[in-house]
Amino acid sequence: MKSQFVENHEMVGNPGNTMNLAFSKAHEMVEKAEDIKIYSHIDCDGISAGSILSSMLDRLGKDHEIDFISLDKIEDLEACNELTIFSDLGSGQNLDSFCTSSSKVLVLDHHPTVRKLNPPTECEFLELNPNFYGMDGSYEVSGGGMTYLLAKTFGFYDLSWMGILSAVGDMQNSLTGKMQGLNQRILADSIQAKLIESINDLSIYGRQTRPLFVALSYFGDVKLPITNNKTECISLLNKLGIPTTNGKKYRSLCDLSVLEKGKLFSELVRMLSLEVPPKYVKYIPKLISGDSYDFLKEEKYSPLRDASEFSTAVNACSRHSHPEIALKVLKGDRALALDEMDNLALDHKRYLAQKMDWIQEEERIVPMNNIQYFNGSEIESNVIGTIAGMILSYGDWKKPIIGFTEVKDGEGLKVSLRCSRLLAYDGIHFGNLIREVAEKVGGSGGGHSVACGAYIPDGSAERFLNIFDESLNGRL
Ligand SMILES: [Mn+2]
Repeated sequence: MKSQFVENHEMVGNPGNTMNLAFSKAHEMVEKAEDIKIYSHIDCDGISAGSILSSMLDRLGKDHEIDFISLDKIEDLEACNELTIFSDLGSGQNLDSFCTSSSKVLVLDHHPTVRKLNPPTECEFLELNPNFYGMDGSYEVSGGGMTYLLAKTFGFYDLSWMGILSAVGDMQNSLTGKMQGLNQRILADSIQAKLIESINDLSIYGRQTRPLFVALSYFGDVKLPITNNKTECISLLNKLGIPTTNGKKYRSLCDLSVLEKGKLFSELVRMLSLEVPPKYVKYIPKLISGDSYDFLKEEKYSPLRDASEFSTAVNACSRHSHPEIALKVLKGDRALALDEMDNLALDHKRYLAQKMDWIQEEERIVPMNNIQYFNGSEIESNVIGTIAGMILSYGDWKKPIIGFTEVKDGEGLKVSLRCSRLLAYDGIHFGNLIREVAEKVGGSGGGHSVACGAYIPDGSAERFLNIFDESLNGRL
């Protein structure tokens, strides 16, 4: 126990000693500055990162402003403050215009960087990025994690829970079902501060807020008899002797005993083994179990209690262009802002349901040899990925699904891909593939192995789909 305690209070151990040094420099930059501007990415990771920084600066009594932006907006910005902090973005962008004699720049990002460590610059410029120190920014630390490590140099261990929310929002645990690398250290800090409980659980979304039979019906990585069939889910639970209600209230996954979870796990393994090709069988346990995180200060059954559900609520705010509401909730507002957040989540759900109907009315999913796609012309570009993820369980789970639509207030097409995690476990990184294919048609893209996207020029969808489909010949 003792050695664990010591380890948790080191900020980052080997190989991070030089990274520790960089965090001390960042600490100094913040300490000296009086007028600070934060630009953070407009997604769950970025909003959590911004919230950690803003909470930290409040406590330090530093004046600051915060804006949540998408990556393409950076080139239109100008330096107007003594210190500009970029979080969860900046590493992939040219920031020269922010570097003036009167303006300092601090970047806290985890995306691949376009610069070398300590490049010669016109101004005081510090970029903190795990990729400089031999760590993998996709799985070992998120943007919010990087901002937490800075807050930690001021002793604010209690902000650690937002570092875990960031990691979950950024899908950093998607390949192993666990926190790795620096994320694990951040988790240890929040467990020690009694803010989080880490629970090895069935990885079924909606642990706190969805009735279990509903949560099960959304199982979509493989098409099972229970997928999109609530009646089948109820009879499955009956068969296993797992009550669906507790008095008048429907039971959620969080209400199940360890024994009940064990029964359900075994049954899901059995059902999946019947359904998946032999090469995927070894991935089944990983597909249906993993670590979940409860925020202990939040009420049981609240959408903020489970990290994964909380990240959905934050995303609903950002997708409806109200990141400031999520920011208030993250910083502690549990009154007005939480109501607004609930309303946005409801609007979001309604919008998604309507678009799901629209796709299904006309059977808009078109199969190709290795992929399937839909033209989401009626769907806003910032939710095309969410819809692709939801519609996957209605198509052929063995093929990735690609949705495309026109970019809102801009030019070109937004393309989103989602696929069963089994495809990614088997070694295909669709984020890298979509980047390559997008570049071939004059666009750009990237992302995670199971969830990624691209922007491509108008009129290039057909070529994009053909190249993508061909590139998968013999690989699925
Ligand atoms: Mn991120």
